[in-house]
Amino acid sequence: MQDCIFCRIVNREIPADVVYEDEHLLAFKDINPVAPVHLLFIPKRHIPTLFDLQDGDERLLGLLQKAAVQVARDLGLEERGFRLVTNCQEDGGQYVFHVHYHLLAGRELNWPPG
Ligand code: DGP
Repeated sequence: MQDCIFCRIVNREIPADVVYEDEHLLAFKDINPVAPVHLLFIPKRHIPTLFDLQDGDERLLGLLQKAAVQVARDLGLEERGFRLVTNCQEDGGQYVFHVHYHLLAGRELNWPPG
């Protein structure tokens, strides 16, 4: 989608610090990190919110979680762990309307979130 910032990152129209890529997924550093490790995992296909998932996207989300775990392992996070979260719509705190999962790590994270 032309006016989607994450689609533009996928298409390399704007730069990002990419940490993982495969056929279906891209992961890059968040521009505004709230933890020492703050990555975003996105499907390359434009999916605005979780409500727009289609039949068959279960595999895509499973692959996304596996990719996040692989990157976390590669970053040495296995001992201390990480958080993988997604925000949906306004009350969920979603500002970019292209499905993305935040991988947060490197400090003790509070629960519940604000
Ligand atoms: P959310 O609130 O879940 O929609 O989070 C969107 C995140 O996207 C937010 O943490 C900042 C990040 N972000 C927004 N624009 C850009 C960008 O152009 N580049 C990168 N790397 N991250 C971005």
